[in-house]
Amino acid sequence: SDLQDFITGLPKAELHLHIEGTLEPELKFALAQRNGIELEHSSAEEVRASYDFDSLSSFLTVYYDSMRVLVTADDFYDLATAYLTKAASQHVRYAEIFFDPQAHTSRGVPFETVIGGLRRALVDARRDLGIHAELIMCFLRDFTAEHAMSTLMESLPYRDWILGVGLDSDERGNPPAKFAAVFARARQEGYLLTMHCDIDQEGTHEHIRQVIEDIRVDRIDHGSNAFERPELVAAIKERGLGLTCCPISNGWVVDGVKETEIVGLLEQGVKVTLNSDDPAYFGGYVAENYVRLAEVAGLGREQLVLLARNSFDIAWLSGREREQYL
Ligand code: ES4
Ligand code: ZN
Repeated sequence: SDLQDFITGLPKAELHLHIEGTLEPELKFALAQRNGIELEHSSAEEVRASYDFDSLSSFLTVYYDSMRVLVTADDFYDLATAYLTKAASQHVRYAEIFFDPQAHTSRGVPFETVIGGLRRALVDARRDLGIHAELIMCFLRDFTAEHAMSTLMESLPYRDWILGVGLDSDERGNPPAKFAAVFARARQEGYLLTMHCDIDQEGTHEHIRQVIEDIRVDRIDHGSNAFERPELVAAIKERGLGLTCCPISNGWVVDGVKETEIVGLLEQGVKVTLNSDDPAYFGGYVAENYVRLAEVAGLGREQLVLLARNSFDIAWLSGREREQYL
């Protein structure tokens, strides 16, 4: 459609994308075969049909189990190359890519294998596809703060390959404050900071307050529940914090696409962006996320352009490269 073509053609940045969440069933099968790993399903179609998430935990179980097929640096290279090829086809010019080192080191895959394969894919994609991408290391919030701290230390030899740190996985019972010391140390090391905030229940506003006031993040992943609290919206605007929202993902793991919150914040001048989170599991890359929100909220072209502009505005790019896109 015209809308789809318009959205696809817009130059965009993608700022909330878990590389492990881009593992399409076809690649999962190919990697399983290459590594001699047995899968419980017998075809990509069967795998896809089994995806029917109704909560974050039902998604995370499948997400972590699938990672068994990622073993060698080449596996991580192929995973990232497939994502970057798809993103470039949707006119993503710049991507900040989350990776979950603990999901791999905890099953015996070395940190160096993970980051080595990913980094090589980013370097090659910049040369071959003209897409610039960087890495953000996420800690798993359902692991201990000590485990996060030792992962932070393990990352330091690769400091130049990592823009910042994030916090993902199961938010329930794992507030931002649990990781205050880890994030303070990460900032000292020169990392930028972001955290996921999107539980769909009591506690969400307190988590958003903590990331703003106590952790003092540079960005918030999701964060759209701030819409319900004027004082949070005011703090977000005052600090110029961007939000990385993921409408299609929200439709699966929280209560709906959150169009009221996302568009409401956009209209109040918050720097909202649209992103795909885990496209292989939720069934939509970044362009499909723009299309979904445009359809459910009746967005016009002006708002779509603003969303795309915001994505470069809040990206962790140097001044010169940012200006080239704005
Ligand atoms: C995630 Cl949707 C979602 N929520 C929390 N953590 C995650 N890691 C990957 N996808
Ligand atoms: Zn996420």
